[in-house]
Amino acid sequence: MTIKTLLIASLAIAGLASCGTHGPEGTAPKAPIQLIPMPARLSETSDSFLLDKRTVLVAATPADRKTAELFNEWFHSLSGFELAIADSGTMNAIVFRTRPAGEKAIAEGYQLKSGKDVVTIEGDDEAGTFYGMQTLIQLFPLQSATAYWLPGVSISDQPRFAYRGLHLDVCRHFFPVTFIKKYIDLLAMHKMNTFHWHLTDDQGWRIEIKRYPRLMEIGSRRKETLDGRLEDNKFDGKPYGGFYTQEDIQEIVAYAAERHVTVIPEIEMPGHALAALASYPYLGCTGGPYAVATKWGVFDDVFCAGNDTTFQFLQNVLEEVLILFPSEYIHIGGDESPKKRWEKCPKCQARMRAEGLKDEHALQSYFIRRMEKWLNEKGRKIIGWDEILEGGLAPNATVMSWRGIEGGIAAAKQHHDVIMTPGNFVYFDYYQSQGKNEPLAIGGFTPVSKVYGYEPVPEGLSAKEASYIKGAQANLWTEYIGSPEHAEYMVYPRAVALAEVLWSPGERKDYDGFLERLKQHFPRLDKKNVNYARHVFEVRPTVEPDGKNGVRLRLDTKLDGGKIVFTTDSSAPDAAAISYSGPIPITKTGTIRAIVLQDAKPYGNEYQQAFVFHKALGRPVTLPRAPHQNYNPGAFTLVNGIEGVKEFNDGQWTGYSGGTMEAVIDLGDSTGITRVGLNYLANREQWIYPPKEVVIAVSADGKHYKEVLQRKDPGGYGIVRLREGLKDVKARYVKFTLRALSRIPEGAPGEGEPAWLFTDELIVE
Ligand code: TNX
Repeated sequence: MTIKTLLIASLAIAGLASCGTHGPEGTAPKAPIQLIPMPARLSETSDSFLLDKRTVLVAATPADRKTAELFNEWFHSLSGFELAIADSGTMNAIVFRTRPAGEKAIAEGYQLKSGKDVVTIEGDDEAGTFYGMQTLIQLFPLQSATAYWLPGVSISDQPRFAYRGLHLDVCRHFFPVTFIKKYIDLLAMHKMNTFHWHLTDDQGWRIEIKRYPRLMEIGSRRKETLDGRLEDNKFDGKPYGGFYTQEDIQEIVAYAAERHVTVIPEIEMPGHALAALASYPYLGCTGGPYAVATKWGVFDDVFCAGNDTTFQFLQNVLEEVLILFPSEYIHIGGDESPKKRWEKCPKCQARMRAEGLKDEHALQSYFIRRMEKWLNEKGRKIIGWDEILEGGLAPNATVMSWRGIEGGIAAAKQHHDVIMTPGNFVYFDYYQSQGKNEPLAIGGFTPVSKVYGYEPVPEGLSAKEASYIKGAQANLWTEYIGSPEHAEYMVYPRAVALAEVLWSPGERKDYDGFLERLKQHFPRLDKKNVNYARHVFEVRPTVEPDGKNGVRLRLDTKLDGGKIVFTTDSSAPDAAAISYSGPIPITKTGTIRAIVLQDAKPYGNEYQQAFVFHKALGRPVTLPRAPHQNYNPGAFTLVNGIEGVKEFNDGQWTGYSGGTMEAVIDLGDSTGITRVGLNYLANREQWIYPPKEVVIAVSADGKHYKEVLQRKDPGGYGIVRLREGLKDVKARYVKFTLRALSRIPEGAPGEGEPAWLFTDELIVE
């Protein structure tokens, strides 16, 4: 008998044996169907399946049995009891069955059917069966019971993208093995399949390499760590370190494999290498001394590309890495590698001459190609950050596009595989809320809605080119993230949104529907003790013109049964504060604070917003020249009473790159004006400069203007509030003209480029 006929025969016998033992059993809990990620095809049937203590898990192969065991583990944590696992059975059974290889299959696809007698999960491959099991888990209500009703469903599902990744930087901060496992478990729960493990960087070498013990003795430790923002330059004075032993790594890789997660290790080269250089100074161009970095950034000292010992070292390191990681892909970094040392290094210059390399970019390309060739010979492929495009792409490399989407487009056009990881959409070290209580983050603003709205396939690619976009990945760089709790807060629920982007068909995307399902999903994360962020159900503010002569603040929450309370006198809102019942008119300068209450208890973070009251609030503004597309939040933000933050990531700043900004406000009627002004931002490092000239003029008819303020080079740093008192002025129109600095001065960052001009509010009092 073949294995297949044997299987069919045993299924039939077991079916007869258990016939008739399955019947309804009082009331058992049943959950609404709220699946994340949304399956490709789902239909409900009128059947239900009653799971009780006699229900059997059926799995005939070792892989399916593993999946059944993982299900059982989860089920035990829910109900307190386990189900029997058998080779066969068709009544009162949950069958896990991977179709034999060779049958027509869609990678990672599965079908799940639940009926009166049996639940069947049929995977197109082993991963598919595992994903079917993950879907099954989501059909359960989250209560402990002795029996459960499962809804009748017919699901046919498969991922939209083959690569669905999440990254973790364990160099800037180290995370324990237990946390790494939890990270992987959560990934798999959301049908993600790749864990990109960033193991080496300037601030720490975190993987045990037996041949090079100084990597652990020296490279894995740093003297102290930056405390707070980079510009404050304060340090905590505490030695910091940690690394994973090879046993730890084997344990993690095996744990991931059981959950159909591939672990891709990243060994950074030629930059982000200070920890390695500190351990073995002969690997650098100058020979050191070097120290493991204690702050963040991009450092000039990188691996020497002229020295053959560097390549020998990296190959020896990778020899050990390849034994630990079966992944087809090895990430070799390649990002942010300054060329300064190479320009001055005799060995690097000699290498350039010998190899006929025209510049240091070509030398970087040589470096990566040489490592690629070696790895290809070992049967592996490389992935690198998009800088590996510079100076020519290595022949078989996959590109991770992080500095926007351009690198991804360029690589796809060259017919190279691409993983999209654009900063603005999937950097989970960015802020996710503009709330005042957020923990310090690197910058940016990437709320859940933005992640959910992300489309991985860039526009303008042909179908053939688009097929090189293998998927996307979110990155968690941990400069400002020192604990597992904080890491979870940054990743969840944004990773849930990304999981749906990568798994579900594009046309099934629906943000409101996603939020509805997320309500059921949060308790699932609670059960796994995940410290997820709750912003999506906190107070959602909208500041809008009131249609008459001012602005109003509308508040709402998506939290079921959530009640909003607020104060207007800067006091902390509590159950005794004013109940929100409709838009709040802004009638004075001050701060509004609000919070959602759930069962009279505060839910999530508070909302806090300062408003500047003035006469131009909510008035029509015309901007003859459109702002730069990246800083064009709409003319209303110039008169909404809200000042921007100095990080300029809050959508309050209107920006121009060079040239002149003109804005005309229509006050509606002839109005007495006692003061005019505006705010601008100055931040040389970010190429943002004060205007060269500010002119404010008033008019009764919008045609003939009279200047009331003219200021050349008003200067200043940070947020500058320019104001001018006026006497006996009455006007209907106020015109603001701001001329940007046309060229950034020599020696300053961005020298020779046009300066940015940023303003957040135009003020008429
Ligand atoms: C850039 S993304 C880096 C990292 C930083 C990150 C902070 C990339 C390839 N390099 O070294 O941690 O920005 O967001």
